[in-house]
This record gives sequence, structure tokens and C-alpha cells, in this order.
Amino acid sequence: MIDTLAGRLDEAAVSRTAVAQFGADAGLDVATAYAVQEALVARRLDRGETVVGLKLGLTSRAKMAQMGVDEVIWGRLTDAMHVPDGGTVSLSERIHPKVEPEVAFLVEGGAIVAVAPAIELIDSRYLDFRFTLPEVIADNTSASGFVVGPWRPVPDGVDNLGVLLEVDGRVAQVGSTAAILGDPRRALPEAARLAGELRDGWVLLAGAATAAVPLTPGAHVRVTVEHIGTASLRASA
Ligand code: OOG
Ligand code: MG
Repeated sequence: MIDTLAGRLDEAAVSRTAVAQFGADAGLDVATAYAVQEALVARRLDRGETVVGLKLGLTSRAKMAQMGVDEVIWGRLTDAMHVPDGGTVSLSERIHPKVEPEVAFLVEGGAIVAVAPAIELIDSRYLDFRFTLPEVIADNTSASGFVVGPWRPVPDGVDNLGVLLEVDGRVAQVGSTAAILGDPRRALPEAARLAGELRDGWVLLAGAATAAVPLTPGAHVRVTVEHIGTASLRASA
């Protein structure tokens, strides 16, 4: 079953066609869902991609409420998901992408050594962007892309910084880093606990501080985290 479900999700991503939720009949539990995720990401690795980091999801109430799921989840980031800061994201390569403001950490020797503003692109492989907890875990927690702004040393106190998501110069979401686990630095022990592994040089996305917004053709998206900086992307027309 693990390989069948991984194959279905991989095919959905590659063909940019959403699939139906697996439903209760599939009997997917959280442990099996993570095994599906591993098999799904293994297909990417077989195509030459490498894992470059981890992401946490549903670390804020805003995201839990938006998605109707209330447990912290984690997924894998690969090099192919990386979008350069200011780069263009292809909409035709995705199903129904959304963007959300994130804080990224650089991990070295089991510790956080730098911080950056980030944008996560999420793109559920399920119809209507709807799923249960095991379903979204199996789908690599909707991971599709990420932009990391300039790295800088971690300033004192990153636990209550303003977060702004702008689309075409208009404010789309505002929040605070306090929304991320009470303090985004908690992402490190949380990721270590959940994933059991954090390699040197990996990027860790701590989770969105606000709800996500749909990415529309030609949109210019900018995320600003107070005292940390700015990251941006543009969607293809
Ligand atoms: C699941 C991924 C959630 C976050 O930052 O909370 C996530 C989803 O919303 O589709 O990445
Ligand atoms: Mg996210």
C-alpha cells in the first residue's frame, strides 16, 4: 500500500493533476503516512534530487485553522524545490499553489547558526487542497518550493517579530513570529524530535506565521520579517 499511495501522489505532482483524498478505507495512520512520504521523496531522489532541508507545518494556529488539522507535521525539502530569491516560479508546473511567509534557519552542528526570511510554496496534490492529517503527511506536507532571503546571524529575541506578506505591493497577511510555536527557534528541537535527523548545512523552515494565499499568474510576492529582512518571488504569467 505504501508504494501505491506514494506512486499516486508522485504521479499527481508530475502530471499536475490533483487526486482524490485516499479516504477512510485506505486506513492510513500517521506512522504509515510518514512511510508513504519517505517513499514519495525517494522517487524524487531516484530522479537525481537531493534532500537539502526539512520543513515544519501547522506550527501556527492560523495554519491549523485554515487547514482544519491541528498537529505539527514535518516534510522534506529537495534542491529541485529551491527557488532563488527574486526568482520566477512556474505556475504551469503546479496544481493550485499557495504562498506563505516563513522563517528559515540554517543548521550546523545540531544548532541554529543563521536566520533568513523565507517564502514557502505549498501545492497539495489532493483535490480542492483538502486532506486529513495522515493524508497531508503522506503528501510531503504539501511541499512544492521555497525561497530563502539573505542569511544573517540570529539576533537576540526572534520570538515576537512582525511578519508581512505582500502581493503586488498590497498587504495580504500580517502576523508575528510568536505565532510559530511561541518562538520559531523551537522549530529546531521540534524537528530533531520529529524527524530524528538534521544534517549540517540543511535549511529548516519553521512553519508559516499566517494563513497561506493563492499564487496567481504574474503576482509579485514579498515576505518581510522585522529585523531579519525580505525575500521575494514572481509567479509566471
Ligand atoms: C500543509 C503544510 C503546512 C505550514 O507552514 O504550516 C505548512 C498545508 O497547509 O497544505 O507548510
Ligand atoms: Mg509552510
